Amino acid sequence: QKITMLGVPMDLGQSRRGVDMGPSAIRYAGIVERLRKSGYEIEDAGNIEVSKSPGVKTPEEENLTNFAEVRDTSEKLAGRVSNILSNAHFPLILGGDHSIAIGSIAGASAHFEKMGVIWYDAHGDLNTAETSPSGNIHGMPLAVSLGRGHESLVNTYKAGAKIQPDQVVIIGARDLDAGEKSYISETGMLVFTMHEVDRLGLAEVMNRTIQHLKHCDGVHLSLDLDGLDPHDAPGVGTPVPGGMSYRESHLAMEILAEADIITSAEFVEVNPILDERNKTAEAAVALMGSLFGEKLK
Ligand code: DIR
Ligand code: MN
Ligand code: MN
Ligand code: MN
Repeated sequence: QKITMLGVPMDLGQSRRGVDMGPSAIRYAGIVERLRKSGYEIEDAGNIEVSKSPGVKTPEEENLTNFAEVRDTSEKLAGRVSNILSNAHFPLILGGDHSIAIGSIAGASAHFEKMGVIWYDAHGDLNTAETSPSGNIHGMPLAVSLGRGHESLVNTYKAGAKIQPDQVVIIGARDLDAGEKSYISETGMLVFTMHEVDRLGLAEVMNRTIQHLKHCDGVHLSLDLDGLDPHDAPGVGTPVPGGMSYRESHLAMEILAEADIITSAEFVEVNPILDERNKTAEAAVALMGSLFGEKLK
């Protein structure tokens, strides 16, 4: 299968500048060469434009920072992701902050009856303007995809919710806000916090994840590099100690490759300004190698 790679230099979904350079850092770390070596045809479609919007902005009190820019970029990205899938290519999206998942999921889900989502992250990204402690939209994309939040975000590309709670698995959570915890317990959504990762081991967590998404006809992987421990991925805006290691994350990608269930993927929150010698982008590239079936022997 052919891969089409698309960068989204978005940094307006959170408050630390530099994550807009994530796509460049990932390219510099050699993603194209790496996947070609594994025998893939990969085309680099470049970056989509993220611009300051001339549109009407929501007032500050609505707690949605850079709302208009995030909404416009989501709409644009959704269209591009959908086109990539229409051409029967695999969309590989490079972030940018996690707000871009609103667009990726909207575009990808249009191609499936029931698309699963694996959310590999220290956070739940299940906030709405009402529950968000920060007003940063990168803490909201999973909620938006589930149909919760500002209606112009929810209605990206197609009206309404793109996925239901039983189509989601969160892995690696260790910093959930109060509103996110209530939503998780109300819906019974499957969440493997670091407690479960430690107890079960990541291999078992991945097996249960795959089992849980068996009723889905496609699966989008949304991997926030802050899901990894900050020792292994220091170049992120909101690091949380006690995360999954580089090796555990590789195992997770290898198990997904074996199961052959992933139909689109994004790697987000790589911030080269906060990084140590591009370590986080290099980790992202190595994980993509494993996700696409690179073999150790
Ligand atoms: C926090 C941070 N829960 C917020 N979220 C992050 O602002 O809503 N998500 N960093 O990955
Ligand atoms: Mn083609
Ligand atoms: Mn995130
Ligand atoms: Mn996160």
